[in-house]
Amino acid sequence: MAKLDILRYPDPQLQTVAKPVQKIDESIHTLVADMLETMYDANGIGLAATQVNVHQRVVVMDVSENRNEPMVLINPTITWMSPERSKGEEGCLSVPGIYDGVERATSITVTAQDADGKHQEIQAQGLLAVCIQHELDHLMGKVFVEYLSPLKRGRIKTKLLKALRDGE
Ligand code: GNR
Ligand code: NI
Repeated sequence: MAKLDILRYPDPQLQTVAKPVQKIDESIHTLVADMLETMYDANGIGLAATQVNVHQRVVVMDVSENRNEPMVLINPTITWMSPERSKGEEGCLSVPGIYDGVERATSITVTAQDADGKHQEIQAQGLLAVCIQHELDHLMGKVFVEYLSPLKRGRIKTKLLKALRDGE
């Protein structure tokens, strides 16, 4: 296993649209293991392949209290979103130290393959629904700060670029 580097906003690579995984082979299994290690090491509840500069539709998550329930979504698609929406505080490993409210569908249905290629359907609400929508946005090249006002987004960009210049 290997810990991977996480891209930081406003890295333009975060805007890349991921392609579907054609074949779940050894390279995908290695990617999933490395992404899980990277996510746990960073104390995140989810990680999209886009964030480690791999542009394939792969997501790992763990929203459990004890951090012992890894989930793997390969080629995920949201097939249903509730018309009901809720606003919750979000953060992102690619936007360190920034938290703000984002409105999302309250519950969703998702279909995806697992690491063995098996098709699964997931009904999600609460934090899991938020996390899945956040991760699928990454696969489409979208970061949560894009839901904020241009003013807030500009301030975040400036702050993170300064942190980068000053060396973290
Ligand atoms: O670790 C994370 N926490 C989080 C909290 C609220 C809403 C979304 C998230 S996802 C984030 C990890 C991450 O950046 N995934 O892309
Ligand atoms: Ni994120």
